[in-house]
Amino acid sequence: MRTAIFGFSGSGVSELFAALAGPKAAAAGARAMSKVPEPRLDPLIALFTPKKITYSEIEFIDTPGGGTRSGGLGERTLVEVRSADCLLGVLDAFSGLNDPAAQMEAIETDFLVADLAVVEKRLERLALDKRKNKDLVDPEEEKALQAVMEVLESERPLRSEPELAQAGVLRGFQFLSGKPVLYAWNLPESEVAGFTPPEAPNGALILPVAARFEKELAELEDPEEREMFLTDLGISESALNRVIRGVYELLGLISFFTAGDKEVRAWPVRDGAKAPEAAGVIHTDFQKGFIRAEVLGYDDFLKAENFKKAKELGLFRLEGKEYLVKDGDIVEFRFNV
Ligand SMILES: Nc1nc2c(ncn2[C@@H]2O[C@H](COP(=O)(O)OP(=O)(O)OP(=O)(O)O)[C@@H](O)[C@H]2O)c(=O)[nH]1
Ligand SMILES: [Mg+2]
Repeated sequence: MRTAIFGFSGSGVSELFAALAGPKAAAAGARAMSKVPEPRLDPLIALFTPKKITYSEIEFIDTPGGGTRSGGLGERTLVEVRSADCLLGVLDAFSGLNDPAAQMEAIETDFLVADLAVVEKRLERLALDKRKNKDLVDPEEEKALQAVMEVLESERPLRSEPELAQAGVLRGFQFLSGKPVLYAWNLPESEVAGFTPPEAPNGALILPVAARFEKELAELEDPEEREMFLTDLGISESALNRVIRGVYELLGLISFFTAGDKEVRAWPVRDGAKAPEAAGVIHTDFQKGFIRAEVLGYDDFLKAENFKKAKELGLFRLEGKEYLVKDGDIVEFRFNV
């Protein structure tokens, strides 16, 4: 799960990266792994006092600020973000020198133009190949590319057609307008709480943040002190929590847990995944040799308070390969190797 942070130079890209990654990680380079906050693990940790506690992680990348004379982000930024799974665009709403809505629009246009160029080039190539030898061309790819072309020509990002955006034959193209995108509306800290975001373009998410302020907060050692500063400004949650929630929402991810004396751990999985796919997140062997999943729903766990009581109450369920994993499920997989 790689999220690239990008934007026009001076909009607060590196400040937001530092806020999300923390001061140590930010000083170490342009890439950082951040733990996905998961307070639902706390009662499991209290129950097992495990040797190891593992949270899911998201990788954040700080990309160099963009900006060209013609008003676009520029090729360098677009190349940097192309391999990311999720994009986090930072918009300058703090300096009074820029119009954040205009920046957002410029970014959206950049994505469309870049994607159109890729599609056109590839379709030309396919047309040439076809003249040489019909068998060189995968008709499915050609059809998908033509569909992409239609979407882009109607000035809609590819992400407005989720099924097409996720088509296997298109994966290699890494279309920018097909990626999930969050926009961080980077405001002075006094304006974050009262801010009403404008309408987001086609399935994007807009989050008000105060990058510089949150970066300074991240430098405080004491979590209670951090909390206090946020509360004072009427901000209910840190930028890190809100960004991560947005990334999970846009990528369609949920969490399931494994718990025992050795390790208590959170795992990310696609919402809509069946039990064997979730097993495969842990290990491909678990997926291949999947037999059953023993599942305790999170609310049932809270009700029972411990596993022994949950068993007595018959709250553990044996589920097969068609079971749809739910957010918060506590799971133990049975498998053959
Ligand atoms: N007041 C205020 N200043 C900010 C904020 N975010 C960034 N700045 C200032 O704007 C300048 C640029 O911020 P950076 O985050 O380093 O810039 P960038 O977006 O990474 O752009 P590049 O320098 O091109 O990589 C710095 O002087 C920051 O202190 C903010 O939220 N509030
Ligand atoms: Mg920077």
